Amino acid sequence: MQLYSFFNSSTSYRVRIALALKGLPADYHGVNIRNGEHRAPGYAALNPSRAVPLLVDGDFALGQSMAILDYLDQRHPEPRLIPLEPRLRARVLELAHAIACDMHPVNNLRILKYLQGPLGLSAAQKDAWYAHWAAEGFEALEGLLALHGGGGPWCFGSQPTAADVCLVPQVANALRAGCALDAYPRVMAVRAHAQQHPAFIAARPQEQPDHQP
Ligand SMILES: N[C@@H](CCC(=O)N[C@@H](CS)C(=O)NCC(=O)O)C(=O)O
Repeated sequence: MQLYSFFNSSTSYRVRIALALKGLPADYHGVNIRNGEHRAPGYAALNPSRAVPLLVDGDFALGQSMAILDYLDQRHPEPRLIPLEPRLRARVLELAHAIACDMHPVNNLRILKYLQGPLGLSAAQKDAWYAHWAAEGFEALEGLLALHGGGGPWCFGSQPTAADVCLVPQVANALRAGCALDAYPRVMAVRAHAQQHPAFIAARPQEQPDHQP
């Protein structure tokens, strides 16, 4: 398989964790989204969404990190990231989607660039936007873990799932943006646990071939 990824991209980070958890090798292709490489015609022809990640499996190219997680689960079921048991599956997807559908899109690079470019917001206003939506999102995650989390060490029990695969990169994004996350102890406990796991370590931005300080 081939993975098109950017070291600091949290959606790429999700797929890197998934591949590592499943022990699946993939050739790494760095796509520098800071320099706009994801919008170049060659890459856009592969991925019309003009975003990372993109997974290529033989003649099958797939964007959208959540679709990739599901594809990997279907092709390589163990360890399963999206459980089969209906209620656990729903819980995992509830939290994963709170991140993938509610949190990530509003603070994505192209949104922040549009705020500062065409809409003319200052850097401070853009940062306030980021912090506001991050706080809303993490409050929801903390509440979900308090209601349904079951005490750890992962979001939903003793095995990592798609919920953890989404949570850890979203925390990394928020910390990089300077957000204070002390108010979310359950979120941070899951993240602390994940930081000891080899698959989560291997997937970190600083371990990637395109990493820049
Ligand atoms: N929903 C998509 C989002 C993909 C996405 O937007 N990725 C970001 C990096 S985390 C990106 O490529 N951003 C480029 C941009 O905003 O222009 C997914 O989960 O794969």
